[in-house]
Formats: sequence, C-alpha cells, structure tokens
Amino acid sequence: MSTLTEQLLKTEAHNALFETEVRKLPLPTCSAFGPTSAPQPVSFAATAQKLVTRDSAAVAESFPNSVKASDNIVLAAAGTNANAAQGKRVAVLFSGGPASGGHNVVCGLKRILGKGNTLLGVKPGPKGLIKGNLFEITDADIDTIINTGGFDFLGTDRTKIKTDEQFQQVKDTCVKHNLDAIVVIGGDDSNTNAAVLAEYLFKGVKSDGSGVQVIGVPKTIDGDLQIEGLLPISFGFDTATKIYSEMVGNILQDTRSSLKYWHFIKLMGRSASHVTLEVGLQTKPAITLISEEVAAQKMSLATIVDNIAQTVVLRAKKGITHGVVLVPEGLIEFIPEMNTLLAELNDALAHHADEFATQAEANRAGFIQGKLSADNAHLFASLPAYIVKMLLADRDSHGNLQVSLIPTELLLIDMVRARVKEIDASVPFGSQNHFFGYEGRCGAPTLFDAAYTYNLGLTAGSLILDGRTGYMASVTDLTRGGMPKAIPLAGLLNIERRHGKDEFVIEKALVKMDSPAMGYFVDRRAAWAADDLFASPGPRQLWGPAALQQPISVALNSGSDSLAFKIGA
Ligand code: FBP
Repeated sequence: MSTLTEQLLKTEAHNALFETEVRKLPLPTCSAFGPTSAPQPVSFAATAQKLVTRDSAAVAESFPNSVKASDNIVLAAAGTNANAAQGKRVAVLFSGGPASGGHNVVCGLKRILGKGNTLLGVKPGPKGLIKGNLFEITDADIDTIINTGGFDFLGTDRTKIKTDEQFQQVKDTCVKHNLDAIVVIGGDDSNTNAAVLAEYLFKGVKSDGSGVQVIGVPKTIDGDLQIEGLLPISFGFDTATKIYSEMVGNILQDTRSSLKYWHFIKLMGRSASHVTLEVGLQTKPAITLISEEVAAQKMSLATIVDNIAQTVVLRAKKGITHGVVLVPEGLIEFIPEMNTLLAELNDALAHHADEFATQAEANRAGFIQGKLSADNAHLFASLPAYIVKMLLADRDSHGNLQVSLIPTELLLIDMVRARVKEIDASVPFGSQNHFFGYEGRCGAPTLFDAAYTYNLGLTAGSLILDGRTGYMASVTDLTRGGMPKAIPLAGLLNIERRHGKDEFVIEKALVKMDSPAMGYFVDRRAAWAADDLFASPGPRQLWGPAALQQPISVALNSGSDSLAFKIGA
C-alpha cells in the first residue's frame, strides 16, 4: 500500500487526479470522419459560397496564387478521401495568446495524419519556424497532452513574419526539414500571417518547384474570429468565459454577502467585447459595458461614468450598496474621444519612434504631447499618469496597443467615485478592482472546446492530405453533429491602417448591435441593474448535464433552441 507521500509524488508533472481523469474523456467526431474510434481523412468540395470583402480586388493582385487556386470559394467535407496523400511532413505551431483546446488540435492532426505521415512540432510559435526549431511529435506525446489546457507542449509567441529575411528563413526551415505543410493555430493576426505565408510558399520552395501548404486554425479566447454561418466561434472562448463566469459569480455572491463593495472587473478580450457580453449573459451583474455599444452611441467617457454613477445611486436608494461592473479590456479604444487620441498617438509614435526612444522616461509624455493636435493634447494631459504610461508602452509586433496593461477599471472607479459624490455625497461607494485575463486562457478545455478543437485538428489534417493550401479549418453545425469546412484565407482579407501603414488583415469580428445575443442582453439589463438577479454558474463541468453547454451568445446568435451542443452522432 502506498503512503500518502508516495501518492502525492505521483501527482507531479501534470498528474493531478483531475488531469489523469480528463485524459480519458472520450472525444466525439463529426460523422464525416467516419467511426469515432478510427477517424478517416475527408476530401473537400466547393460550396456555393464565395467570399468577397471590400478590398477583394487589391487582395487578388497581392495574393494571385492563393486567389487563383481557391477563387475565394468555401469548401465543405465531401466524403472519405480515398486518395489521401501519404508521406507528408507537416509542422504545427501555436501563435499569439494561449487558448484552451490547442493541444487537442495537435491530437486531431496527429490522429488524421496517421502512421503514413509525420507531424512535427515548432517551438515556440512563428519565432520557432524562423529559427527552424522543430521536433517529431510521437503518440506518447499525444497521450500526455490530450484534453489538457495551455500551449505549453510547444509554447507560443507573437512574432510577425514580415521582413524579407524572415520569409527566407521560413523557406530555409521548410527545405531543411523537408516540410510539405505548416499548420498555424492562431487568431486574426496569426491567420493573416498564415494567408501571407500560404502565398509566399505557394510554389518554388522545393527542388521540384513545388510549394508548402499552409492551413490556419481559428484560435483566440477573445472570440473575435467568427464568421456568420462559417465559423461560429474561435476555440478557447468557451473555456475562458466559463472560467471568468465562475469567478464573477463568486464575486457577486461575495459582494451580496459582505454588502459594501462595488467590484469593477476588467475582462480580457483585446478589442471586441464578446467575452464580456458572454460573462454578462452567464452571470447577470448590475452593469456590463459593451465597447461596441459605446462606439455606436458615441458615448463619451463622462457619459459612461455618469451612467454607472446613476446606477450606484439608484441602487443605494433601494438599500443596495454593492454591485459588479464588467469592463471589457478594449473599452478605452472604443470611446470616441480616446479613439481619436489613440489614432493620432499611434501615428505620432510611429513617425517619431527614434526621437521618442532617446527621450528620458520622465520626458516621454511631454515629448509626444507636443506632437498632438490641441484637442488630443488637452485630453492626453488630463489622463492620470497610470493610464498615460500604458498608452506609451510598446505596441506588440502586430501594432496592437497592449490593452491588458491599461488599468481602465481603476480609471472608472476614480471617476465614478467623484461623480457619485457630486450627485449625492451621502451614497457610500466602496470599491475593489480586478482583472481576469490570464486565468482563463489555459484551463483544461470545456467539453465544447475539447471536442471542437479535436475536430478542427482532424479538419486541418484532412485539408493537407487533400492537397489544399491557404485555407482556415472550420467546423460548423455544432448543434447538429458538426460539419468540417474550409474557409479561403485570402477571401477574409481587407486593408487596415496599422503602425501608420496600410496592411492586409483579417478584420476582428466585433459584437454586432443587432445580434440576437446583444438584443437579449439589452432587454434584460435594466432589471439586472435595478435588483440582484445574478446567477453563479459555478465551475465548468466535464461530466453531467451542465457539461454539454455551448456559450450562451453563440447559441443565441446561431438561432439554437437550447444551450446544448452536439458534435458527432
Ligand atoms: P490572441 O488574440 O493572440 O489569442 O490573444 C488574445 C489575448 O488573450 C487578449 O485577450 C489579450 O489582450 C492579449 O492576448 C494579451 O497578450 P499577452 O499574452 O501578449 O500579454
């Protein structure tokens, strides 16, 4: 009989009882792949759907090979592929922020590539591809990572492959490792990178003149990679929002018990408010801010603050001196006056980068303020130092402001406190601030994410064995068994201004004001503000009835008549 100490030692290195048990969870597969115990690669055929964006003409000029090959037409699974390729060497990498389910994409890929092909892991992310840091993934690796959270098997990074030298280095990696295909598991920026790589590697990589296939897989907890009817949601969103909903539910329960705090909770989601809307729908707190609504209604910072303060006062009059405010991470970029400031700031930082870098830390704000127009300079000067510092921090390699570092929740608390005092100095306003972000990205995937990602891996592998390149794998019909699809990446591109330059990008899908999810939220929110009607959904479940729920916003937006998802027979 082992001692407790011996039992505890066995739980080290990812062997907690929970981790051991989740590895055994069965994963359903779309019926297109045949028997779940032995999924078979599928071939793909054209659907009637052709993608057109406002910049399609410019995209066709810059991505001639990809557009000529796909004609921007969506593909769908069309039966078992009797001619699936053999002997392919496929590299897979994670790109951007982690999201739960990434490991299962790798497992699905390995499974569908089978013994006749080789799967190589790239460490870490695009940087690893540039450096040529690849290793062969074994069946034993798959047994270890299946159904586990995180991207730690391969690591990830945010390098944008953009210089001629970097592209050549990627080509060198392909030649050195004799690659036939690369799978990029990433968000909007990473799939843009995949589109560019697919075009660059289309032909002339190998000695026989052939190219290297590139397939994208839609990942991001932010949920801003979604396409109506084609891509219901990116993976990782369900797990992250269920983790945040548990935490927000706990806080709602706490604040109704201790009766003295307003909790301002910033939730991750760099730009779009999908995460915040979903957590709002799950937990029903007093206030849920939606950045897209702020922009649509051209709400000033003062208006947002006044709205919150009025609710604080209204509830206090009813004896409710507590509450929760959900703040989307990207809010600041959606407030019209802040957006105008940030656009000018980004251009000023890009154009005066060298001079800015030589400024002493203490002089940087003053230096850049001098480069702004009068209105923007005035607004910039009015912001607290803790916000200014973060607005001046380095952008990531895709040119994004690092919104996770900006304490918007603190700014709101300070301003709401002042406004409540102005309205009625007798109203108490105790506050706490939180940021839930990194906590949600790497938990063991929900059943939804576990099954979805495994099938995305099967789809991506099938696309490679069907000889396709320049597509993003997708699985639709998530309440009707699941249907593998392929979305032409070039058909998603538009031109956007980044880093002071026009660039091809896959635009982020923002929360739509006329979406069913937003409509439901708008109908209910006044009631949630007036009284405590919150729900505490508890920890995400992997067994039992609560385990089979898709995100509420996805269910509402896709017209489902229940929260249940169904992949497989
Ligand atoms: P991806 O779009 O790459 O999936 O990243 C999403 C995200 O989690 C955002 O919500 C957040 O703003 C950002 O990553 C944080 O980035 P970092 O991990 O570099 O701090």
